[in-house]
Amino acid sequence: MIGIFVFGSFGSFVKTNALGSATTIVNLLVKNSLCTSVFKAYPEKRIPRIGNWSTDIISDVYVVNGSKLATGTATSDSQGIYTIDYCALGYTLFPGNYDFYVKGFSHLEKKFANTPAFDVDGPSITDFTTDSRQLFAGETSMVFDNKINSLDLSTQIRLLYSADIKNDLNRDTKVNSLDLSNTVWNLYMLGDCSPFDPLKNLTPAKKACNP
Ligand SMILES: [Ca+2]
Ligand SMILES: [Ca+2]
Repeated sequence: MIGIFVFGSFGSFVKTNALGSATTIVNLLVKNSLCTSVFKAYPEKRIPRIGNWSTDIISDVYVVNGSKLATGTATSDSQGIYTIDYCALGYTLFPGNYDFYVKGFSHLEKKFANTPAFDVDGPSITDFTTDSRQLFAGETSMVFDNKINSLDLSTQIRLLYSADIKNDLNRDTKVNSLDLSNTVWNLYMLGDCSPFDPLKNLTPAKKACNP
C-alpha cells in the first residue's frame, strides 16, 4: 500500500500581505512515502547459481550512522526479491537515505550503508546486489553470534547428509561437503552490526561485529 505523509498542513492556504488586502496562495510540500518497500539481496554460493536466491530475511533500518528505526522480516523469492510493509508493522519511514542491516537465514548480518529508500520517485527496488554484494553464508548454529566458527561447523557436521534447510547453504536440497566447504571458506568471518546494537557489548561476547 502507499501511505501519504504530509509535511505541514495539507493542500494550500491564503496568506495576507502587509497591507492586509492582497492575498497569495501558497502551496505546501506534500511528500509520498512507500509503506510497502521492495528489496533485493543475494545469498552467496547457491547451486544453481542463478535464480536460486530465496532465503528468510531480517531487514533492520537505521538512521545513517545512528540508531535503529525499524525491523521487518520476509522471505525472498527465487530472484532474491522481498517485500516488507513497514507501515503495517507500525513504523513511519520517510523518503531518504538509511543504513540497512540485512541477515539471511544462514548468513551473517550485512550492512548496506547510506542507501536511498522509501521514495515513490526513487528506484522501484532497493537493490542490495549491486557491486557483487552478497550475504555471507555459514551462520547456521542455534546461537546467532554473527561470526562463523566451530559452533557452525559442528552443527553442519551433525546434520551432514540431511536435508536441513539452514545448513544446506547452496540450496541443492542436501547437506554435504559442498556446504561444509562454504563454511570453512568463511571461517572466522564476522558480520556487520550497528554500534548501537544491544547484543554487541555483552560479555562474554554474544555477537561479533566488523570494526
Ligand atoms: Ca556462528
Ligand atoms: Ca547443499
